[in-house]
Formats: sequence, C-alpha cells, structure tokens
Amino acid sequence: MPKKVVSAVAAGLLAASFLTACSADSTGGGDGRLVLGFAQVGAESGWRTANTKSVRESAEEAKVTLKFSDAQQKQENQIKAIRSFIQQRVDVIAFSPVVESGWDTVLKEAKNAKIPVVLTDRAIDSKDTSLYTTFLGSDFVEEGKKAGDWLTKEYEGKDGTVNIVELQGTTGSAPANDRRAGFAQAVKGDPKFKVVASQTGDFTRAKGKEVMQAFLKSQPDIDVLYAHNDDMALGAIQAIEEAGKKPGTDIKIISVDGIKDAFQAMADGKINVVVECNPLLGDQLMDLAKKVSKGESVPARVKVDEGVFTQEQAAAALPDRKY
Ligand code: GZL
Repeated sequence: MPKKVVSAVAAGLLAASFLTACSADSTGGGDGRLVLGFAQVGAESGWRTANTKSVRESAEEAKVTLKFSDAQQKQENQIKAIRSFIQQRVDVIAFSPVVESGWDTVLKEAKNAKIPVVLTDRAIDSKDTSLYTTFLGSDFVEEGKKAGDWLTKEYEGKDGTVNIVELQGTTGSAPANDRRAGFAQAVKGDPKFKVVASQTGDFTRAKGKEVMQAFLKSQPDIDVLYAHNDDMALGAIQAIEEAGKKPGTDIKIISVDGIKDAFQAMADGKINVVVECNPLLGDQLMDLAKKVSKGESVPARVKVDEGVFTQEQAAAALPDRKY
C-alpha cells in the first residue's frame, strides 16, 4: 500500500479511536449511561444522610453511573474530588458547597474542560454565574424568616424581653449565613427579641450540645433556642435537660430540617416548631444532570417545596416522614 494511503488510513484509525475513547469516556465506558461526579459535604447530620441516600437511590433508578465522594466537611476535599472528576472526564459534576466562597478556580477548570456543573443544596457567592448551570436547593433566607415569624406570633401581645441563643450552622456556609439573616429580618421589628449569644455548632449533635452547655453557663436567662438544624437542637436538648431545665417549656426551641428524630422530640414536647428543609433532591438532580449533559436548557434556579410543623402536628405527621 503506497505510503500516503497508509498514513491516511492510520490517521483515520487514530481519529476514530480518539472519538471512541472520548465518547466512551463521556458515556461512562461506552455503556451509554450518564456519568455524574457528586462531591457531597460529609455525613454530619440526619439531613445529610437522607440527602446522600436520595442521590444514590435516584442515580440507581435513573441508570446514572454515580461517582460519589464524601468531603468530611472540608472544602479542600471537595476541591480535590472535583479535580478528580475532571480528570476522569465525567459528563456532569454536581456538589453541595460546604462553604459559599473559594470555588472560582476549580470551577473554571471544570468550565475549561467543558464539564457542566450543577449546584445542589447549597449555593456559592461567586460573581461568575457562568461557572455553574443551575442551583437546586432550598431558600435558606425564607427558612430563617419562617423561624422568626413563628417566634413573633408565639410572643404576640406579651411584654418583657425574650432572650434568644442561636446555634449557627457551619461557619461560612450558605444555610448558616442565610438562616441567620432571615431570622434576624423577621424579628428586627420588635425590640423585645434579643439574640444574647450566637455561635456555630457546625450542624452536628455533639457540637450543638457543647455550645449549648456554654450558653447555659454564660447566659443567666435563656427563653428561646434557635438552632439552624435539628441535629444541633437535639444535642442542645441533652444539655438543657442535664442542666435541670425542660426543653420546649423553660427554653422554647425552634429548629430547621424536619428529620424524624426532631418530629419525635416535638411530639415529646421538647421542640416547639420545625421549619422543614427538604433533603430529597435526588430525582430532580438526576433529571437536571441528564438535561444539562444533552445541552438542554434548564432553569438557573430550582427551588424545593417545604413547610413548617408545630408540636400539634408532629405526632400525626411522624408516620409519614420520609427522612
Ligand atoms: C441545608 C443543608 C444543611 C442542613 C444540615 O440544605 O445544607 O446541612 O440544614 C446539613 O442538617 O448538615
């Protein structure tokens, strides 16, 4: 075979193998399944466990090949995971940013690699919204506002100062920043509400208990605890009871998430109100990932429905709770 023809054939074969390799990589080894890299925050709370379960089960059902990483609540681990997904040439990257800032560099790498990114659960504060295709998750400011609105109604017409202690979520995270802002916005109209102490419990039961113990030592008169999630509220309940006080009565408790243990605590009279934050995002995430991978247009923001539950509703609602 003349030299020219051989080189043309070789070039053709090389190009074909390259295309096959790319298409094979881009469809998870050529089996036609979408490959989704998911960088999860960690396993810090009941909410997070339910969120992970939802993502895994939905990927199974949607026949999506899921590459999953648990960052143990460390941003550097999430960044490493995203870089690994880029090297593996996944089709789509999704993650729940543990904190709002510090993502531009790694998301620019994903953009340069032409791998679309979906934010799920938590948002980032980057000015460059081209770094992600869509954000699927709750409105945390609204959740904080719902918490504050319950409190203002609970104390409507009552005189005297209401001393509030606040267990914040992970420092720098969107839910912590926004739940704090929404709550402050809701109560700022009435000077009787005073946040006398506010500190992070990092969304965990252990830290929630530890910080509540410190609050009980430093604050002579606490009327209300506002906890940014149920796990910290449940830890705080242990501290309150060990201090000889009645949670839900001596200290009213407002919490966020709506995990089963919180509903049980409400039914037991230990938590007064829970603002729901829906972790069951898996189905919507898979639908978005498939659309995004095909270049179909998706909304820039996809919110989730969630309610508010009081003690009166807790016992009846408990059997139907999905997480
Ligand atoms: C909220 C989520 C928060 C939960 C916590 O969407 O990011 O993180 O409220 C979880 O329970 O740890």
